[in-house]
Amino acid sequence: MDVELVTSAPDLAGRPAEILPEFAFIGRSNCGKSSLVNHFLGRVKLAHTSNRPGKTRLMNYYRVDGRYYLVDLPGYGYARISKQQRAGWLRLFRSYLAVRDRPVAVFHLLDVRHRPTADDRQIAGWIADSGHPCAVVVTKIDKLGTNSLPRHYQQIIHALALPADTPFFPTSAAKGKGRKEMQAWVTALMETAGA
Ligand SMILES: Nc1nc2c(ncn2[C@@H]2O[C@H](COP(=O)(O)OP(=O)(O)O)[C@@H](O)[C@H]2O)c(=O)[nH]1
Ligand SMILES: [Mg+2]
Repeated sequence: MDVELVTSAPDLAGRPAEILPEFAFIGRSNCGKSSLVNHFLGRVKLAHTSNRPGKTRLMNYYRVDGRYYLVDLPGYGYARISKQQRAGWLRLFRSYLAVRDRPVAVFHLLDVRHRPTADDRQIAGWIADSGHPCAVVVTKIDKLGTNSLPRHYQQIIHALALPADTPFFPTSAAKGKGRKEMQAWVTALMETAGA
């Protein structure tokens, strides 16, 4: 995989000039997004895994094999941000989904251990309303016993009111699980789009 960080954009105007299909990674802060981005791209430390989750507010555009962008969107739901920061983030994400001037698909990430929050449900609703293809990715599956995983999957699917045909990817960045399945979805969408 050939991966290049093209730009880190604070707003839509900062997106790269070259238009390619975009696969956006979005999730609550600390859900394991940076770890999964690194796992997906096969890089150890490209995306920053940090213990200062409030910090990154940029849309990071990684061009993959010159064919598409992985867009690492800022995480949401971090408790210690101001109302203005939260409002700014919501505006950015809604406008990212709404402008529809570029082909976009979304990976919505959730920590498999936790019940979806009000934020998670709101974001899932916006993604669904946007009409963009969306897959749900549950992270950190190594943290639970195999026996309890199906119950957690059902809880998440139920809480987000996901349509039955929503692609659902159990993953573990720590154990290297889920990458191939996610990449297969990317490839399938690219082929459908004729890209
Ligand atoms: N056990 C386990 N821990 C993980 C996994 N993915 C992320 N983590 C841990 O979860 C925390 C948050 O991860 P990070 O990737 O920074 O999350 P982000 O805030 O969503 O970008 C870190 O302590 C990671 O080491 C995983 O697949 N398994
Ligand atoms: Mg992160």
